[in-house]
Amino acid sequence: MSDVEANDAEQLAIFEQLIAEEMKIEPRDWMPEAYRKNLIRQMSQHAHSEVIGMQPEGNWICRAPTLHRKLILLAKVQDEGGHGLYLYSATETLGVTRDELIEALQSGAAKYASIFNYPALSWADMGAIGWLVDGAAIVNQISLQRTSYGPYSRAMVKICKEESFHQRQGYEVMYVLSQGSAEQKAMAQDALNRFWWPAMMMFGPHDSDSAHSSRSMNWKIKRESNDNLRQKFVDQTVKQCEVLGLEMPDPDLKWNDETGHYDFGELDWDEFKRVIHGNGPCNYQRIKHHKKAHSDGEWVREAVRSYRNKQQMSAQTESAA
Ligand code: BYC
Repeated sequence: MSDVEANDAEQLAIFEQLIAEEMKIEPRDWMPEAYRKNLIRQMSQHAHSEVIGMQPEGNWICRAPTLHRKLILLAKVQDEGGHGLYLYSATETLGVTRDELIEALQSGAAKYASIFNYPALSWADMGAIGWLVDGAAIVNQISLQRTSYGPYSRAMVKICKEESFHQRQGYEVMYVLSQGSAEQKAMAQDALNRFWWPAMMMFGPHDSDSAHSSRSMNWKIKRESNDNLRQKFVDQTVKQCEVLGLEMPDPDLKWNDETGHYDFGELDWDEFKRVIHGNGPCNYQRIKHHKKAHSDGEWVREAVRSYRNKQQMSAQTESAA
């Protein structure tokens, strides 16, 4: 064994021990290249999801039914932008630049959560997104608070607190609509019907079809499997739906005494594949909008670069004096 190989083997043993002992891996620590790459992939796609996820709701800020609702929705959408920023910053600690991450999103090389490729057609969709989409996101993100990479784990703690407010605001919108007129209740039911299955797809493919799960679970990047998280989401959401007096759009949904969980119908995996490969109802529109917003913001990046150059020049002049 060469000196380099011996050194790598020693570093790998330290890394594996840290993982086994539930310690966090920090940016300064040695890590296998495949661990770093896998984290960049998952964390950047998570960041992209937060940022692209602002679009369906952002579209309703000007159409919120009251000033009060507008303020809450505005705060929620701003939080999502903030989540994207923490997650991009956390990803940058792995040695990739923001420009590279944005390029990967805009070229289609990196994915973002499939759910944001569905349109938000009515005000009730703001309720369904908060209740179901943020609800599904929390179930996943609570487990990610224990992820092995320190900056990701710490970002998740703050994000989960805010997601909890998001989920409640959505549930409250659904509650008010479902207690309202027959027309309002029908709007809530329609939003549930359209968002239920796409929300279930947020957890990804079945464990048996999940390309990254086994390695991510070994490295404790992921702490629970796609199917386990999906089941948790179903179990908690059915009861919430009963309180709303709405009907779950799944004829196969029923309590199973033996397993202690709800059984549910099969997801439409062809639809899932279509959407994650760029052919969902709004994929084109979402990326087009992102490109425009990014290019409209070029003057801000230019101002930051000029300010940085000016600071560097004055520091050089001072040290030369
Ligand atoms: N959508 O091997 P798998 C929010 C991809 S936003 C699209 O199981 P993994 C919010 C997967 O990336 C919160 N793609 O992957 C914001 C992989 O493709 P690549 C979003 C999906 O990584 C605004 C391939 O399929 N949360 O809360 O082990 C408003 C094979 O899958 C999806 C996160 O991002 C999907 N649904 O597990 C409101 C959580 N599912 O990369 C709310 C962080 C799978 O090989 N991410 N794919 O090209 C994760 O926990 C994991 O990445 C996943 C997938 C569970 C999503």
